[in-house]
Amino acid sequence: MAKGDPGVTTTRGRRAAPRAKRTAATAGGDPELVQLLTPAGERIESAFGPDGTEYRADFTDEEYRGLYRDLVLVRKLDAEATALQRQGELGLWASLLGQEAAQVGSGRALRRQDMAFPTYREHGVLYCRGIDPIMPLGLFRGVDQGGWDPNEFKFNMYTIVIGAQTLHATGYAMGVHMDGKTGGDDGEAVIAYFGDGATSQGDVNEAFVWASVFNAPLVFFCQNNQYAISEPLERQTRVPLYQRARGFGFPGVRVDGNDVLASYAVTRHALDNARHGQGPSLIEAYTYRMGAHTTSDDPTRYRIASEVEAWQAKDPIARMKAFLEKQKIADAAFFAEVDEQARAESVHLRERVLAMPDPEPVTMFDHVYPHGSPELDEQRAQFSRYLESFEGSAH
Ligand SMILES: Cc1ncc(C[n+]2csc(CCOP(=O)(O)OP(=O)(O)O)c2C)c(N)n1
Ligand SMILES: [Mg+2]
Repeated sequence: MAKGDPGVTTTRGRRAAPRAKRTAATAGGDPELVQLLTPAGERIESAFGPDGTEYRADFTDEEYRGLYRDLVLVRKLDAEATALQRQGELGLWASLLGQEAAQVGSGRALRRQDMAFPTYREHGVLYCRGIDPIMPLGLFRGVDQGGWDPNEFKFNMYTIVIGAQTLHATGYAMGVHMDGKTGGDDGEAVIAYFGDGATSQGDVNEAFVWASVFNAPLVFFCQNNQYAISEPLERQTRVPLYQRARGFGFPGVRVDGNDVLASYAVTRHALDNARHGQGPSLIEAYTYRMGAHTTSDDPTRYRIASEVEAWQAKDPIARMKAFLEKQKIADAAFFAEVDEQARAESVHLRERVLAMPDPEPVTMFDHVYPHGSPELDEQRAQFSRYLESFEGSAH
């Protein structure tokens, strides 16, 4: 997306240049789901959250096209990673298929100084943070432990332990607050990503308590993709997830996670509140995992095809494309050019993955602790002796 901050207006936010002529003049009436772009690609001028906050998002034409480009690129790169796994080039892959809008919308809402704590599925947010998309593939190929510097990109390492990163994010955000880095437009905010299943973890509930009572500048961003592997949402909760926030003492809002504009607007508002010292909030991005949990999973064992088809009709990219076409913001040449860029980038990604060197086995002991440990040194020595025992043998 283009540089700069697209205009987002909320009741407490700043006002952007209106583009009312391009919008359907209907305010979103459903406080259960903030939506600014319908599945048919109709633009909704504003929508209200459960606390009465009014959300709007106005972008330049270039910014709208930029968001579309992001969505297409992250989907294509994700599809390439899935194909690489199927061909034996990756050990595993956790696809983001269907969740592109939640990730690009929230990822683009982050300001440069904001810090993100991902799970293992946030390839779209990683892309928005400017990290080379090959990085997570090295991890899933088993040739490195995740190659980016979290401080340089303000994007922490992937975390596979469900919910653990919400505690890391809470501690980090408490530190930001204690260091006096909140309170102005240049303040730092933190975002923690997690799934619907993670809301049942103790870690996440503890994070909610700590963030709340210490007023941490933290946005809890829950991608409710309806499943925790094979467990459907009704096995996690009896109330809409965003309503849980109230019991912990901070606001919660549910956004249409397949709507990139609403995902952007709601996240930007929550981050700005956090950076101004107004504490944590919970965003439930209501979306759907279109693919398998990971490449090791077969979702046909536990969900029916008609459910998947119903969500295909709410596809995040199709609705953005319909909007751009209807409003004549983009033409056929633009869509063809984006497709070509996506194709070329995925070919490039594939070539680089296949060329990744296998690491020396003992390097798996590197970077476990910043300064090593005697136990680890002993394990490395043992493992080296074991490897040496094969030298000169046929195997
Ligand atoms: C502490 C812990 N328990 C169990 C697992 C196994 N596990 C991996 S993914 C997953 C489901 C997570 O579901 P959700 O939070 O909805 O995230 P999603 O995968 O849908 O994005 C589980 C139980 C784990 N990685 N960590
Ligand atoms: Mg889930």
